[in-house]
Amino acid sequence: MCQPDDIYWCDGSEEQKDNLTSVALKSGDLIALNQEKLPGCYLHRSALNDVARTENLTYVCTEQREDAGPNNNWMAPAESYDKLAKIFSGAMRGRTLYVIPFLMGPASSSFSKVGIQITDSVYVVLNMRLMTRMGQIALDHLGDSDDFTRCLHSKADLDIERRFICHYPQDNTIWSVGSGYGGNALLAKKCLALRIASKLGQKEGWLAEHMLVVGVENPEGEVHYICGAFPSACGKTNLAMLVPPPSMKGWKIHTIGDDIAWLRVGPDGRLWAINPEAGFFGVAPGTGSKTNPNAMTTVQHDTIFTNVALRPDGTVWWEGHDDPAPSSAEDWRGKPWTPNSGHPAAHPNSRFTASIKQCPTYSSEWDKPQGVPISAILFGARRNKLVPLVYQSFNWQHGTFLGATLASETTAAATGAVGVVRRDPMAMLPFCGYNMGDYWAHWLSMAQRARHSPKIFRVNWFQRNEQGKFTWPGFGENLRVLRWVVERCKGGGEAEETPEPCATCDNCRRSAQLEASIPAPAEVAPPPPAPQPAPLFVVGSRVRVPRHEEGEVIAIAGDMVTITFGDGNENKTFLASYVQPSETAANLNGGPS
Ligand code: O2Y
Ligand code: MN
Repeated sequence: MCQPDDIYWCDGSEEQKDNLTSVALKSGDLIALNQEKLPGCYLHRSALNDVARTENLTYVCTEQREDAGPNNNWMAPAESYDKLAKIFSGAMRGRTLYVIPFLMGPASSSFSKVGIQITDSVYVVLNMRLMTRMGQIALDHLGDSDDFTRCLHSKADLDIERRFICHYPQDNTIWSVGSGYGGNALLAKKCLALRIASKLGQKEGWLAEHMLVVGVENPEGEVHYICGAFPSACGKTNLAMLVPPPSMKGWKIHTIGDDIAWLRVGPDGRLWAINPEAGFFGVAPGTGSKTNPNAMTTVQHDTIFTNVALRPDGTVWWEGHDDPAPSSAEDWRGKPWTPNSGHPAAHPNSRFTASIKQCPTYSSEWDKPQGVPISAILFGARRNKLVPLVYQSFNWQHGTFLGATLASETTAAATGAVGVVRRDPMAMLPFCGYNMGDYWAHWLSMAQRARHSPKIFRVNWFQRNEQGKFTWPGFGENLRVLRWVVERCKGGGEAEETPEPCATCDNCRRSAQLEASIPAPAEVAPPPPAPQPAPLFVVGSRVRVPRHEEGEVIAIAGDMVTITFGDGNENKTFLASYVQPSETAANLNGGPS
């Protein structure tokens, strides 16, 4: 179909990297940087119309539209294969077709998945070599099985009118055409490790999440692992590589991953996580020694920079870099630039690609087949007001609700209005490969699988005061919040249980008024149908509700449940999702991690 001139099998070796780098330098796909100052580093400039993931051109192709859900663009598989095959047809004439076998996750881990990507982009090959475990390791994992994700990619003519990123969950297949950039072209990342993997997770009983994974070590040497789901532009990479503040001597951070976590229930009933990736594809602007010194160290060698500015001495620069703006440079498009040019030198979505092993906080647990046990899950987003610095959910179901209602305010980095609240359930809106309602039901069902589920917290580093100033210092100081989270996981940590908002008290009325004063979101997907959990109790069941004694169900009406407590003198009505059967209540409230 693609009709390439040549076929090249990638083995991930140093030798091939050197050869392919020479090919890329010759073709102009890479520009050599100053090899004394930045050894092994190169610059790539993408096409001007191809600088970010394109959600509007991304599809989940299932037989039934409902299976893709209101959260995805949908096309029927037959229509989509047909449309894309026409674009792929002859697209690699005069080009080399690269075959990339890659493994997502540690060798000999039952967590790990194999993919094989076909591409006509040497830049994609070199990035995938940093972002995945490439070559024989993947073929060894596969053996004679055909259980791998089929990834077909071509830049074709980079025409945005002929650009499609299509996922076929029932065929374990991804076809992407017309883009050579990041999430559209490195198919291991968002396409496989999130969209396809989330559907596999639903089928196989695990979770593929848009989460960082970090180990927090206290001065006694005890390490707790925490996952954090945050929408893009909320500092996941910074949190994953955090530097402890001066007030927390003896504390250490261990980086497992900055973007994606695969979570499974271990034999001990806890959730265990791996990072399926092997590298970072981090945003350059805003990265500096004050915000993320570990990222700055990571990118001093063997790094591919994409769409950053080039200084006359062959080094790179971006807005937020440690060095002041250069008096002259080439901007991300290769055009002459000065501080008076009136536009940024680096593209706001410019990137660095580097191996996780180059990060000073790299955790040797990253490569452990069983992954790491997760004590806590954070859901975080950017909210000016209303959402406090940190609070804990009562149980897994309540935590799922906190994740499902996650919303973030847009920043100047994104197109469109600034400060608009966008709903982004579990930070997965662009990445959930199936119906969001089914995904929430799957999250709820994990409580039945995990006897000792992690505690779930909502965090917000971004509250501002009346003067518009951040009320929390953020960055390294966020470790103070992680310390409290770990204390809570160990059964300590000071906390006050507060009720859910009511309709009558002054505090809750004020919150409701504030919520109403926030401008209506510009682009909000219609809410998916509410998931229908299997009934956990019937009239007559003994049940528990957070902060109440055990009681007995005396009536069920829709999703409201009336319970009688004590001698039958006190009857109260609750939302069914707050009510747990008494025999599993302890488990659902989370056991020790
Ligand atoms: O624009 C792109 O293609 C990159 S998107 C990306 C890259 C690394 C980590 N996260 C993201 C994201 O959009 O969440
Ligand atoms: Mn991401």
